[in-house]
Amino acid sequence: MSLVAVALAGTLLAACGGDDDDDSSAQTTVTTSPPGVTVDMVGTDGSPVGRVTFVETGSHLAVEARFTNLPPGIHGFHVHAVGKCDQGSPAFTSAGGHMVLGEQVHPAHAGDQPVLLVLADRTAELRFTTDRYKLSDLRVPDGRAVIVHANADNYANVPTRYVREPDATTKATGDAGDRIACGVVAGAATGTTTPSGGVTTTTSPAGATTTTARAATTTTRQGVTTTARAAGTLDCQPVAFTPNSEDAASSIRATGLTCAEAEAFVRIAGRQTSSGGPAQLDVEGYRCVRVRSVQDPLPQAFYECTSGTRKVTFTRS
Ligand SMILES: [Cu+2]
Repeated sequence: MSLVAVALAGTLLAACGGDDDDDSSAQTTVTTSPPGVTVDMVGTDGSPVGRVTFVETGSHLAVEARFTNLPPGIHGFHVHAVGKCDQGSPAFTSAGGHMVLGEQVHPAHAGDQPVLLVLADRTAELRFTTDRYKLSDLRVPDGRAVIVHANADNYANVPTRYVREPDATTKATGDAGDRIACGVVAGAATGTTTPSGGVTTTTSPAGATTTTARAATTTTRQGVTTTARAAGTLDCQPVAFTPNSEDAASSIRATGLTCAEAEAFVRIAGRQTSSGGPAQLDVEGYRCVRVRSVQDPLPQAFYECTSGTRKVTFTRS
C-alpha cells in the first residue's frame, strides 16, 4: 500500500584516464533513480497477490506487473480513479471507475491497459509501456488504484452482427466483471501541509502533481466558527458514484468548496443521472441544471449546480 520510490538504478560508468599510474582516476560511478512508484496488490481476502511498478522511461511509463495466486486465464487490468481498496461485497468498488483524464470512453480511458494472462500455475507477468498517463496522473491527492478483474476485458469490441451496438456498460467497463485484486497508488506523499481554514497546499517531488486550493480564513468569535473562502476555481479529479460503480463524473470544477466536498456532492447528484441525464437534479440546497448533453459516442451530460457562491460543474460520462 505504500508509495516507494523505485530504485531501479541507472548506472553510468565514466571511464577516465589512460594507462597511467594514477589509481584514483580508474572510474567514477554515478547512480540515478528514475522516478517511479511501486504498488502492492492484494486479493479480495486481503492477502498479497503481487506487485506493480510504474517507472518513467523517457516520455513514457514502463509498467511491470508480477502476480501469484490468481485464477488462470485472461483478466482485465486497469488503473482506477480512486486510491481505495476497501474489502466488501462486491470488493474494491471503492476504487471507482476507470481512471479518466479528460473525456474518454472505454477502451480509450487513460486507465485502460493490456489484459493480464495468468498461467496455469496461477502466476502472471506483464510488461508494457504506456503514454496514456504520467506519474503525475497517478500521484494525485486521492491516489489511484490498480485493479485486476475476474473476467477478460473485451475493450468494448462487440461485433455489430451480434447486437446493434455495445451498451453503456460494455463501453464503460469492457465487461471485465468483479474485481479480484487491488493495489493503492498512494496520493502525493511529501510536503503536504494543511493549515487551519481548509487551505491545502501539496508540493510533490519531480513527476508528481502540485495542487493548491484557494485561500480560506477561519475566525472564531463567541463560540461561532466562520470559514470564509476566497473565490477560486478548482479542477477536481473524476469521481465514481453508485449505484453503478463504473459510472464516473469525468471531471469536476468547483468554486466555493473543496474538491473533497465537490466529490461528495457528485456522489449524491450523480446517482440521479443516467445516460444523457435528466434536465434537473434534486440536491438539497442546490439548484442543478443540465447545461449540455452530447452523444460522443456515449451519452454525456454536463451539469451546473449552484448554492450561493458555491458552484459545482461536472460531466456525467
Ligand atoms: Cu477495471
